[in-house]
Amino acid sequence: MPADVLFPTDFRWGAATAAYQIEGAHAEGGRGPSIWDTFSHTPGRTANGDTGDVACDHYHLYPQDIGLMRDLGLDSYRFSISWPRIFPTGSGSPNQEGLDFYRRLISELRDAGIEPFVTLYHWDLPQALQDRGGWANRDTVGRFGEYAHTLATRLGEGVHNWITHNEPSVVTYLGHLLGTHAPGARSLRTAIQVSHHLLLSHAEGMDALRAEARPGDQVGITLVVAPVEPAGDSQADADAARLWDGLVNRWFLDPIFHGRYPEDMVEHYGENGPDIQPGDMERIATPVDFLGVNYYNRMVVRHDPASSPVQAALVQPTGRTYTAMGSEVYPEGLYQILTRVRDDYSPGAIYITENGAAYEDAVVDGNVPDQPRQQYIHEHLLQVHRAIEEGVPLRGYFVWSLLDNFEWTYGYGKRFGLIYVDYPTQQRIIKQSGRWYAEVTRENGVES
Ligand code: IFM
Repeated sequence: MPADVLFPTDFRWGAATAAYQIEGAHAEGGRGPSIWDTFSHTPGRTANGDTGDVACDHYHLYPQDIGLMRDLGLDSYRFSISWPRIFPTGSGSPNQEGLDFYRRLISELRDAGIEPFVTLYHWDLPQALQDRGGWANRDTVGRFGEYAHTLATRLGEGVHNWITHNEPSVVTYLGHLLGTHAPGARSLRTAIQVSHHLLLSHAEGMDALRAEARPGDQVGITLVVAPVEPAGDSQADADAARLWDGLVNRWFLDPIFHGRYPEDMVEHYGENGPDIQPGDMERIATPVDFLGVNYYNRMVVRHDPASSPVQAALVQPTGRTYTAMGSEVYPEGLYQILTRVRDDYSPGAIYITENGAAYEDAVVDGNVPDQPRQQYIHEHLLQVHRAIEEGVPLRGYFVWSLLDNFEWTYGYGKRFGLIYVDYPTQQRIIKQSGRWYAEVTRENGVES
């Protein structure tokens, strides 16, 4: 059936990846180690001891991967730059080989008619900066500014869409409170200070990028957001849901759009709150050109006095469908969070910079029949369209992910790609969902 739910003619269709998850070539081209090299090489940190050493070998296979993007009909591709490829020791002179890799990638994307959306920080801090305190050290904000300035001057000619950070909440909580992501810290005080420095570096990065911007260039930030609901009717569950919402959504949205941290959370954190210097909040609230929204699932929470830091725990509602990551499939949550972000924060433009699902894929007679993923994306696109119809300024949609890749602590066991990767041979197979997405991009719409 032809598509009957059509998107605006200038709507962008893309897919997303991140450097450490796909590039491999961890010790090539002058790249220095990142905190994820250190973390993944530490026994017990990732499933099977998997690392990003080789990943999808995209560093070498990128021309082939651009060909696959063309097969999918993508007009946009979101990827991240590996900071330690550009600054192997965190500071000093940039590494020309690293810059050359991205210049080639960007130029070949443009030749293929694919617009690059470039993320500066998708979690791979140079280890050398971690050795000096990492994001807990305010000095890292300045290093990020230098990095952004280098990218703007050396790569800016071919890049018109920049994203400073990907999901600073994950860096904050998984990286510095729970310790399940690099660098593996476990301190609320540190985590909250890190969140402030991440936001400040976003402002610093925007300034650096804008200083070199060409007319029409856009700079934004990507947050992972979710509607949060109480599991039951009790006041305790309602309070837990409000604090959880403060933790994952408002702690990042409020400073960027309103120039302040949410009062209830500041009160809740008490002496664990961030050290803020005069002028910080004004800088963090420098207007963005767009907000990147990553959406995977809603969050249902109950009061749990034993859970830190907000006495709330996630529950999995019964009778629902779940992905291989244990995420509830809840497409209407995307509509809910988009309309809420529009109402509460009024961003001028929004891109869905990630949305997708992991399933247990298998190759059957040379094909990968991943109907659940196709359905997941289809249902979410219908909600995106619903939001557009109601005036949410949505400009594009990026599937997570282009390729199966290194899913952080889950290693290679979780597959999110539109394209299957057979890791031992590095063979790529476009999945059923990828072939279907090619129809979506061609028709600029989906069936109702
Ligand atoms: O793989 C990650 C990505 O790096 C950030 N957003 C969520 C994805 C799926 O878990």
